[in-house]
Amino acid sequence: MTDNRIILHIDLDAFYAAVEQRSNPELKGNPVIIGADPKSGKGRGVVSTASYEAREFGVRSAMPISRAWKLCPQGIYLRPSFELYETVSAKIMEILREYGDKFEQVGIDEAFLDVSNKVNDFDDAAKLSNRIKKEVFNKEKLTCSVGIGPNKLIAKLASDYQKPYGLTVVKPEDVINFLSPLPVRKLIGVGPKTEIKLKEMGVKTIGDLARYNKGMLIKTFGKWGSEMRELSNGIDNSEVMEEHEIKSVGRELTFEEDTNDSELIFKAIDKLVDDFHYELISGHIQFKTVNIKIRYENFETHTRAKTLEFYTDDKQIIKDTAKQLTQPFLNIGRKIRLIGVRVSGLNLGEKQKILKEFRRIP
Ligand code: TTP
Ligand code: MG
Repeated sequence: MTDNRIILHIDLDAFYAAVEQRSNPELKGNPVIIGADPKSGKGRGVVSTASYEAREFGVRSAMPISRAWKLCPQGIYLRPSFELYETVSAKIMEILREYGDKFEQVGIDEAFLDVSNKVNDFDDAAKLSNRIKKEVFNKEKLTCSVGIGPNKLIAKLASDYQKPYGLTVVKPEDVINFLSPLPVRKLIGVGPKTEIKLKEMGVKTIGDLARYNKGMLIKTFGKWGSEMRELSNGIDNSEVMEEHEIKSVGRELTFEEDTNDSELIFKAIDKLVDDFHYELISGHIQFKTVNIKIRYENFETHTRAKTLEFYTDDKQIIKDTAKQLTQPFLNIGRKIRLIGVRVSGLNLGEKQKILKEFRRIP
């Protein structure tokens, strides 16, 4: 049944930064920036997240840390403590899962709940959401924002609509008005490339997309064109899934200095693989495809993948394949800024539980 559903999306506010502020009261009320070492503005790598106080200076997730430093030199800069965040996340997810008939964790700090059979209507769902917000705050001293909608797409956009500590209810009859003015980029799956293409076609808002000629969209984007068009009309039949499958596991890193030293690059590959391989073993996960990502000093980015003929969890195979895929990008007189290694085409073991998101290294 996908009709008449009531779905909640819960997302913690400034999660990493809020956990740090909770641990150290001196950080409360101050601009806190979690990410790479800023090194007085010379640091490389990116911002993981920023407290709402830091966002007032324009600091945002994924921004180069050097830019954050320019915008907010008085900020308090901290390296992330992933294990702490994961422990806190697990406690919060335990609270949340009790509230829904179906529960799906989608990232370290967000989850969907299907509450269709728990509440009578959207007003009732709003009351339930306030209870959730209060329980999370009372037990974990962290704030979250909740979005309520007739499907996952709308619920997720709604939780993002008023932050922090917000609650946004979008009833089925309000879906189109809610979506229309939002930028297309907000739609799941619309990344920078699709956004640019759509802009060239004069499509800026979700409303523009909903009105755009369907045939033209299919001609330009293929199947994705018609899917996008459905989403833009607020249609999303995907279920809240108890077991969330991850699609890939991996890591990436930005070098301290851009480099064309093959030995250094290969060492980095070894380190990245050593770093994530335990996730495969502990999660009983095998893979079939090895992916690499290379970013040159001018930010030009390339990806390559190789699919094996068998599933494996062998560490050496990841390292060897990643190096083989990287080789053509080396010794061509260009310096590399970032390298990433990932495995995909996963075969999840039976014991596989809800899986952690692809963890980003700042
Ligand atoms: P988000 O929920 O996207 O961000 P947030 O919780 O910090 O802030 P908001 O109030 O807007 O929800 O991501 C959750 C955590 O994931 C975030 O605290 C840090 C991490 N993260 C990164 O490491 N890199 C990123 O680019 C993003 C977006 C998040
Ligand atoms: Mg969040």
